[in-house]
Amino acid sequence: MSPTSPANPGCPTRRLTTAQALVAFLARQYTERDGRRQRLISATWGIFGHGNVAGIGQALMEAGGGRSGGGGNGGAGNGAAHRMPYLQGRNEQAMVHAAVGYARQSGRLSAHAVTTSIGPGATNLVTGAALATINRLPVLLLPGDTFATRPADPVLQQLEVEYAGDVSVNDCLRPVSRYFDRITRPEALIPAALQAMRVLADPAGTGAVTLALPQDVQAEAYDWPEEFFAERDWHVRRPAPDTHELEAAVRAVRSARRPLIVAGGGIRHSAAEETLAAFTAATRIPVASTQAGKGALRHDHPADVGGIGHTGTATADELARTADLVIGIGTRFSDFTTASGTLFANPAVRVLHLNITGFDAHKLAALPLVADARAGLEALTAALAGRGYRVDPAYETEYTGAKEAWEERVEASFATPDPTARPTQTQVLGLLDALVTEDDILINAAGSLPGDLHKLWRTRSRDQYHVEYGYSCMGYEIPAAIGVLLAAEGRTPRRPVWALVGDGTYLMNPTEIVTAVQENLPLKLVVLQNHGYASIGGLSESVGAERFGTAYRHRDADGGFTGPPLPVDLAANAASLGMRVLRATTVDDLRTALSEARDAGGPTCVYVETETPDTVSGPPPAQAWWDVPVAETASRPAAVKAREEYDRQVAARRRHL
Ligand SMILES: Cc1ncc(C[n+]2csc(CCOP(=O)(O)OP(=O)(O)O)c2C)c(N)n1
Ligand SMILES: [Mg+2]
Repeated sequence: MSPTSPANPGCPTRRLTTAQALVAFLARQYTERDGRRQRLISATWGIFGHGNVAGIGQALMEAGGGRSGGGGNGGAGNGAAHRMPYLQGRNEQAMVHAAVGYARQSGRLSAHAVTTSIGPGATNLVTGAALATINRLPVLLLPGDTFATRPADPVLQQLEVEYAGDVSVNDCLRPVSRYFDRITRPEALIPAALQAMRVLADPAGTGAVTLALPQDVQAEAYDWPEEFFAERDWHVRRPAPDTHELEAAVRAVRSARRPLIVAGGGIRHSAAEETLAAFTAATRIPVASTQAGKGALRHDHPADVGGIGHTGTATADELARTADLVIGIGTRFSDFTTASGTLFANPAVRVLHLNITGFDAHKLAALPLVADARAGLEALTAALAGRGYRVDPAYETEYTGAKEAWEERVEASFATPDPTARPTQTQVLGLLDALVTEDDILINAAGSLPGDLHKLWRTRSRDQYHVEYGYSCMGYEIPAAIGVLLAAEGRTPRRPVWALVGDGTYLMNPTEIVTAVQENLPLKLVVLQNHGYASIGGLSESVGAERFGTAYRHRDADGGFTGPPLPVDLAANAASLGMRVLRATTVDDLRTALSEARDAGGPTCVYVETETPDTVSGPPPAQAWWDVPVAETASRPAAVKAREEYDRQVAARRRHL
């Protein structure tokens, strides 16, 4: 007679450690949406130390091996389908970024797990977890935790909290996780693992999910009910709108004379791009996009008016100022989008918001339309169809003309009158623009590039524009590109994936170059050297802080940082980590280097020192405000003047009620 499980009397069992059971369980979870089925957790990243080496580490060793699951037996006696591939990272935060890149490229239908040791390995996850959660992208975090049985406190790397014996540093992950549990007994894994999958596959609730795993429990054996290891499908739902909310939305659209759509990342997550195109074809409502929503329509779609907000186009921002109905779709309405509450300036403006979360749908006192973006747009299109709504042709002519005028400004920024000169940053983008096709994917997150890209980039396909601007986290780009490459693997021809980074961002987190080299992934890294935090330097100047602390320079005689630039060679650094590096000095060099990098089969870095624009055009300036509070009292005139301007802007802000 086979033993029966204490968790489920009568059910046949498998005796495994908690870690082995977790890995075997994860290898058998699937998501399904629109008839497509895929592994929910397709691989596990890990850096081992005490806290996971003998638990999850041993279980992963049994369960998988190679990148696509070669070797091992699936961890619980089953075949290749249930292997758990292992990916080796260099830095825990970066492993989460890679997992996030993977999840975004996978349409949130597939995700990675990340396992760490206890203490610093675990707390290194916090930034990555916040980034995942803010962007609503699924990642499963498996930090090791201190002993549940506490035979010898403190263990190495255990921070003791004198007033609370049940707190560990992993509690830092609670506020940045959409679900958190600590598995202090083996059988507690059963409900926790199921809840974790529910949250990861929930389109309204997904983000970082943390299962903290005390290291003694990981290695402890238990008689698991066999049913725990059955394949399980998690349907990713598309909630349809409520009829009352839909009727109100239809009335709002029908009475609008100057409607404007604000397309957010929810369109991408819902794969609603074609539905949006059909909606605009019927109504001719113009579409502006947030950073996460750029690509909702192709740049040359007649209704696409480009980025909106502080980093937006003049076209979109002017339409936003005069709109009588702002139709948000899947956006968080962040301060960059609303110009810190100053952009939707028409006194008669109303906001309608189609969003899968009630939380976002109610922002700006909007008329909520709580639904999946695709399902909501389909319902709205159908409900409007019989009633023949379409914007006035004069409105269409107005935004089409404004779009053409903006296009001329893009052209001017991209122009390279002197091919022997050092390129400006916008010229670097222009050269890329001339090179790429709809296959290429561009990744960026922080510095001055997100603003330039949002204003200028001509997005050619739904997933080309990958700018992480929820957390705008320096150091996201390189690991995220690895995740994107892993998600796009198997596609022929291979998709060119570009990580665009400033020098500051490079220095923050170049470590996963080694991972790209190890996996021979054809990462294309473009490093733009301008000797410091140019974006923050510009911001600092505008708020009267005089670029303090933003340049990478030697100290001067007074102790400030105005000496010569530092003798740092980032190209040599990338080469030392194993990349092929192409150095470009002039516009012509750069054109050749980018083209060579695009064709390269292995990880390749293009390194270029950029010129600060003076004789040639830079990017167009901001078309809308961003609230960064300025010192109310200061001794230097620059700050006093900046505060006067600040007060003027604040006076224009409105609360939407
Ligand atoms: C992890 C992190 N720390 C700090 C910041 C604040 N920040 C935003 S942009 C920036 C400077 C980026 O420098 P670089 O990559 O060289 O780009 P540049 O501004 O020169 O274009 C800083 C410090 C951030 N976004 N992320
Ligand atoms: Mg820089």
